[in-house]
Amino acid sequence: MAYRWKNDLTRADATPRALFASRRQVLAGLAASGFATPALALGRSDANTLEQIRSYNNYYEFGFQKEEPAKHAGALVTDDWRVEVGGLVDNPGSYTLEDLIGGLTVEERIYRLRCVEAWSMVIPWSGVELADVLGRIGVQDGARYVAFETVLQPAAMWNANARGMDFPYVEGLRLDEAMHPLTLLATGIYGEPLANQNGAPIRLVVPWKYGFKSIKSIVRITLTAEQPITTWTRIDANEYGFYANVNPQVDHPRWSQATERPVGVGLFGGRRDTLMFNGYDEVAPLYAGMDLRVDY
Ligand SMILES: Nc1nc2c(c(=O)[nH]1)N[C@H]1C(S)=C(S)[C@@H](COP(=O)(O)O)O[C@H]1N2
Ligand SMILES: [Mo]
Repeated sequence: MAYRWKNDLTRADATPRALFASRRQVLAGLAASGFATPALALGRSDANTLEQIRSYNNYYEFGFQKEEPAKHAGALVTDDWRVEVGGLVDNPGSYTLEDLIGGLTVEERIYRLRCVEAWSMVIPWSGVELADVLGRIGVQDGARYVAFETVLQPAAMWNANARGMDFPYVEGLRLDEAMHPLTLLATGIYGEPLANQNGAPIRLVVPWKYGFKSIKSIVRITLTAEQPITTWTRIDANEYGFYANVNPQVDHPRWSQATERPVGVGLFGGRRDTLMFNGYDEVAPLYAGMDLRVDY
């Protein structure tokens, strides 16, 4: 049974109060109806292997080549991890991982990851819904966006001074996107803790958006009134938009987004058609009234 979230969760201008109230309604409905699965139902048998997921990565702080993060990310220090929570929140502070997500429901979610470079993988994440974390930190009235920042460890991140990029890597979501039940803070893959190259110890996963939105190794979460700056819009806003929803009808200026290459299907696997919102149709109401050619 596929769920549909048609309610105030999908209103871009909704206040934090309204978003949390409608979320409670939805959760009550789900409890009554039994269970729910995303519109795009994938199983572990559809997923890439752990070996593939850990060896073909984008984590530019560790190099631009796909095999470089696996080679170099071992140097990342993830002990005693802290996430600084601030901005328009009731409970700002320096959170341990236990403070941030301890006691929340950890779920396995098998999502397709569609990179803006036109390849894709299927990854069995484990993680918590970002909305649960936002509930814990207390979103204040006036907050409309969530900004995220990746750790910066120059000793380990040999490529963090790469020309044309400006680290730490930063990303952001509109509050209703952040509150959507598909949006995860992931801590594992195939039930194992995240490998450093996949964004240990905690990273964002937003399956209907291009992969660059799913920021790794998060050390800062800030609730803001204004749309935050993001690494890729700063590099080239004409090529990489803030929304970055997967959209086969809006091409990247330098290549088509109509199809994608599934990683690891072998020589004869061929390309597949890219789906609107990467197949996660239930998010469409988030963008009602928006022109996704303008807000790409
Ligand atoms: N900090 C940081 N986060 C990042 C990136 C990065 O370079 N640095 N790359 C992004 C891109 S372009 C993609 S496609 C995904 C890849 O995630 P994976 O390597 O775990 O498959 O991570 C995203 N998160
Ligand atoms: Mo990507």
